Amino acid sequence: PRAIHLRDYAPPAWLIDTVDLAFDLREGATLVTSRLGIRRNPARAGEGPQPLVLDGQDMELLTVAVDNRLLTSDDYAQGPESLTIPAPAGETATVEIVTRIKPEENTALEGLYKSSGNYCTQCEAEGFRKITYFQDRPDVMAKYTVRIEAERAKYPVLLSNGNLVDQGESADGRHWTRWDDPWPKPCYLFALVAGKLVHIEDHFTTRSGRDVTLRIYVEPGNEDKCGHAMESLKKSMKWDEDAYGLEYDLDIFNIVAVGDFNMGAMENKSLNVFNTKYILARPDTATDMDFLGIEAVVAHEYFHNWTGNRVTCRDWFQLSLKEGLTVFRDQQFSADMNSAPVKRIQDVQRLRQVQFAEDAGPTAHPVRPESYIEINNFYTPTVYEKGAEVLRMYHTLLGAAGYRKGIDLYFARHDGQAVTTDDFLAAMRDANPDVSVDWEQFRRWYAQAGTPVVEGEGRYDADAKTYTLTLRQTLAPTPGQPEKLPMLVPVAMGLVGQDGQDLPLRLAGEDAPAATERVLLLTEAEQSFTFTGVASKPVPSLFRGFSAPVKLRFAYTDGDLTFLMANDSDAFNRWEAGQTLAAKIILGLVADRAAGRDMVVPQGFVAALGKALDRAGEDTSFAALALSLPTESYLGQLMEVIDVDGIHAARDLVKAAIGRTHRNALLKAYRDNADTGPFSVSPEAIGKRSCKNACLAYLMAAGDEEGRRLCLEQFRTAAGMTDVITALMLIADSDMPEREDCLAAFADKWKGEALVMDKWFSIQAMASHPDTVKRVTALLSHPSFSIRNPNKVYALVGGFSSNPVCFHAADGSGYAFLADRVIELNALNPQVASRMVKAFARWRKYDGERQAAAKVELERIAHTPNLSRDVYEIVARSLE
Ligand code: HT7
Ligand code: ZN
Repeated sequence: PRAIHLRDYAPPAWLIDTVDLAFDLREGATLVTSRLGIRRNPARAGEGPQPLVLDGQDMELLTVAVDNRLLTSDDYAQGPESLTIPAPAGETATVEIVTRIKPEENTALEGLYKSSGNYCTQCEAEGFRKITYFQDRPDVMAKYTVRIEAERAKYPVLLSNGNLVDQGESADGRHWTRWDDPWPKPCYLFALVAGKLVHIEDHFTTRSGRDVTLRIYVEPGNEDKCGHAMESLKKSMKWDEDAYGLEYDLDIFNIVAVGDFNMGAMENKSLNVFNTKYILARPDTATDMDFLGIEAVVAHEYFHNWTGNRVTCRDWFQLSLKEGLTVFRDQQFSADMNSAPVKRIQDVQRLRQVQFAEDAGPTAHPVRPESYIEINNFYTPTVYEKGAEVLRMYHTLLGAAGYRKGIDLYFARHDGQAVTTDDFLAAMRDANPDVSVDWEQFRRWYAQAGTPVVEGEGRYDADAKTYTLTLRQTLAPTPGQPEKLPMLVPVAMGLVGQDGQDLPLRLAGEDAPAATERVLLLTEAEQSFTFTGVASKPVPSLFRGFSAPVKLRFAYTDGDLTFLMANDSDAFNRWEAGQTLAAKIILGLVADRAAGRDMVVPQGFVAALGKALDRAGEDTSFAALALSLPTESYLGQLMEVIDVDGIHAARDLVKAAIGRTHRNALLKAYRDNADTGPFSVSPEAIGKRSCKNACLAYLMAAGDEEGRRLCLEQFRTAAGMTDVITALMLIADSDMPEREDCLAAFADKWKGEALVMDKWFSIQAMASHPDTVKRVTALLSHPSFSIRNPNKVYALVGGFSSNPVCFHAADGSGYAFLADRVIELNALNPQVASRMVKAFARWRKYDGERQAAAKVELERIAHTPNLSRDVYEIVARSLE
């Protein structure tokens, strides 16, 4: 397969101004008629007549006409993935193409396909070329009209983008609708839905008085699970007006939820298509995390209306232009709707868990990649989550007002255009001429892959009353980037005095003390910052709020960390200090175990964690996070060679010690937070549940009899899914005799609810039990499982591949299981196969025996006949 390079970008020879599509949906074969109004691109004037080269895949070409003249097959050239039409004579032309496609046979869920008998589309990134021949690239923006015709009884609802402008009946029980979208858009935002669907409806009045009809379409029977998504949509519309001054631009906004979807959701203009996982929720079927996920994803897709749709990407290398920005916007929104520090901690946990891991492995790539084989492989944590961190750094460097000025200029300059991350940076820079930032250096965040490591130490001079902070940054080589330059790293920081109060910060050479918190700019490989007038030795609090996506290795003592856990005014850093200390303790135990020494949990650490419990009443959500230990996979990232069993054993030992030592306090906190009143997803109610369940987890880890009784009781009697599923997960992870009965009872109760059964699959896949591989293999034949449904695959196969112990079983059985699934999926759904195969990417981080077993499986996949581009790219990089 051939790589595509950013450096080869050239504007299209032809622009397409109008697209008139007609769909004749029929069982077995759908006819698509596409009439394109094309115009020579003035940007390529002077190059002489250029042919019109269109992309197309997996379809039958029936006719081609130019300016109403039918061409013969001698007139055009058809390649395996293209159609070349000789240069039309004039400046403009009309091209009409008729194709036949088979949505029923489309298992890749890209283009037009069927889900539960309904038609739907997924065109990002390059799915439109599976519907009709087209210049399938985001810098070709056109106005669309769409006519959809289908059998009325089976497909009473026929939807597309924009406004419904006409509808009627045809012969043979068929009907049709016509849609007109007045906003020019790239073809990846095209959407069509046809099926038997019901909807809930609401309205939103924009700040300029436009009445927008809001509808959420679902399969019959799910109407009672759409309320939270609708509330989230209205909150998002209001928030975007208030926070960004951005208003909705049509009279209608539709969402359709489908059960078969490769990703979370898709921002098609005025017709968002969602995975049911991010729409359907009722207190008894969905967890707090599900409710928060729905709020965030509904917001994210809505926010794309401006950041992605009105201003879109010039090419797919610019994907983070819309995704990084939109993730940052949805993070800001969720922070405003819920607890800001808790949201920040959760976002950083995810960044570390998945993005730092990516940055440290063979698939590491810059936020703006230089090349790709398959663009679907670049919807990554780096493009999304690290991209969002880049946006957050603009915000940190410019302040809220400066950031907003930059955003306003970006829209003033680029509304209706397809642009680049450089255009975005230029808007930020030009809107803030007084801010002294080296923007060329800042640009390295888009260009250089890898996570910078910042090391450092502080020196207090008691005589001079100065404190000198020295920081050094390094960035390790990543594939294709052996040499790196220093980054511009914003370090939000404070100095915490011995009384626990933040000290005024005055750098040498400054007149008056500045505030007690400031942002230092680390721009050199090594830099020192000397603060004056520091009365006594402080403890520095660095990267407050996680002000840059770096790994900090600061010379803190255990005492410093315990002090920050208790005193830092920055909630993120209070949590961070606890995590750093916990990681240090657990990895120390792992080393003891490896050296044949007894593992003894330091009581000082157990006591420090108990303090978080004492403060549980003040902020329950934060207490739950402060109580949680770093995950096994994150701890693995901190080791040179990942000690799978050692990490598991040491972490379990620490959990048990905490559970035993603080038994009474845990039981008390559990009981204090047991009653959350009538169901609500308020931050307070969620906080109480998460605190209660964190306590329960420790009691279970200690094998406490009362804890086990409470857990069983919670599983059997709780009304909400958060409590039921947490209890079931703890039971499934235990050796309790009730384990099998509980799992069976749950499946029996929920067998009719696909999304709930996904939880059941993933709990079993993630359990650290010796029988997990066998059980997961057996579950492939469970009636509720289907390898064709991405949610099921993510739950069972994805759940298993994130199991830190069983996936990495020393005998290689976990690796063999995954390879079999990847090979099976490769033929059905390459995007999902490729997501699954990524679990192998860090195979070189494990011991020799595991490396050998993983390599065998990667090579077996590599030799699979008809390997998709998607899987090939990841496997080839992993084996390089
Ligand atoms: N922009 C959307 C990306 C997406 C997608 C990409 C590739 C294949 C399938 C897909 N479904 C959705 C989602 C988003 O980030 O908002
Ligand atoms: Zn997005």
